[in-house]
Amino acid sequence: MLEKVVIANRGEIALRILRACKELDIRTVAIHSKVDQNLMHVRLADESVCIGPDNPVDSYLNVPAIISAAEVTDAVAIHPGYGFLAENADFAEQVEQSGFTFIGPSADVIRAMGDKVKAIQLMKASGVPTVPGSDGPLTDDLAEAKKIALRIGYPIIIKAAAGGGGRGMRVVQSEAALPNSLYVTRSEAGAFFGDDTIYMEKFIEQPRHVEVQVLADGQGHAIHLGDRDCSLQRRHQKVIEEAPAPNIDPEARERIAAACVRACIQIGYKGAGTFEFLYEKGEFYFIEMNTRIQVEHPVTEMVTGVDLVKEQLLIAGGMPLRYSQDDIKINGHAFECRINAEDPDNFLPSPGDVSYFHAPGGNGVRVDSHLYSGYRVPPTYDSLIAKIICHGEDRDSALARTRIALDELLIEGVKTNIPLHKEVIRRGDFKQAELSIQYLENMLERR
Ligand code: MV4
Repeated sequence: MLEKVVIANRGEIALRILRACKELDIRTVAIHSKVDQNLMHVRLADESVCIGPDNPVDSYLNVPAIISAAEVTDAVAIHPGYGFLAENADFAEQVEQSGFTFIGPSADVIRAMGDKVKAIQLMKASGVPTVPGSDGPLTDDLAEAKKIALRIGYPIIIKAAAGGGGRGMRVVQSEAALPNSLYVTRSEAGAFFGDDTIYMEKFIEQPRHVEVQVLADGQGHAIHLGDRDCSLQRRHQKVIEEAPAPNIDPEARERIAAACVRACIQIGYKGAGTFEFLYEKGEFYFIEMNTRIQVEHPVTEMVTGVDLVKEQLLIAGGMPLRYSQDDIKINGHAFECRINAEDPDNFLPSPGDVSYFHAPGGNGVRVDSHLYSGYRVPPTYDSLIAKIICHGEDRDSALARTRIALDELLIEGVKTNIPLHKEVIRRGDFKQAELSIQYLENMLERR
């Protein structure tokens, strides 16, 4: 088993990783920027190393500083969390070349999934349904692009192969707009990502965002842990997630989960991963794979009882998967509300001193947060300060517990999006699970 792990992240996920390490009797090294000296997990870790100034480029993205911290503390492995370097194949490669274990899949797999065209081709070859599209990169041949668009039918979407998470895409309604859209998307891709490879897909107009959680040991065993709906988002930032995804065709659900497991084996996947799909009219369409632990992983933990971060650590330590598919049963329903330090009216970050913090509690209520009274939310990083995760025997009871938890939650000193959560979860259409990726932005436009 791993003896000592460097936690290469901050905030709630660093604390989450620390807790899993402690459960497994793994010693911990917190690495942090200057302003993060007083983070909760830094206090609780066995050792801590300040690796640089506040600017993430100089600290949480500073590869030599992170690897040096692992060297001077005699750590054996590095957990990247999410964001920062979590899906950086070069980082994973350098970690391994320096003699440490990267807690995640191999650099090759991360690199393949980072190339969205490559990822789609691999998934297609494994029998995972994809969006009708160009089946590879678009060339500079305009006539060819027109032919593909005509075959799949407008509207279409042009995406950057190096993009993902909503960056570098453009919807095209008609052939008249195609030449300019191709040109602009390709130029932006080159400028943003240093790679001007683009591809085309049918534009799915009113989908839900449904994702499948997997675990694989890289030794030929893989399982899925069901699905999550993450449709509630604004500008590609998820706000509320739930597990399982409500109102999914049972047969489509079984098929898609089995296809994800097959794909994991096929590509030699190791660790925790997520297959992202668009779901519309009973059909799943693969769009991307995330090779990290995700922010919303707790809703899956609540309905399966599996500790995903613990499993990540065990797999990285070389253990074969402890679960078989039959061990995984979906029990009840769970919601996660992402609490951000932001102005509820204009969504601008609201850093500052948390003068008072009271966490909700009770049966089925979980709070993943690094907050404490007196903590200062720095202006430098992501505004996520807490995740309120509520489980119930069914969707309605999980939602009732979410409502009660949001009423109990008190955060003073910084503005938060708690009012937004309260507004969403009392709406009739949300209660009826009438979800789509446009839901939240439509709601905000109308109010
Ligand atoms: C799409 C799409 C519709 N059709 N692809 C946005 C983020 C990136 N992961 C892929 N995205 C989309 N790809 C096709 N063919 C709509 C989106 C999309 C979206 C997807 C998931 C969650 C929220 C979204 C918000 C806007 C657009």
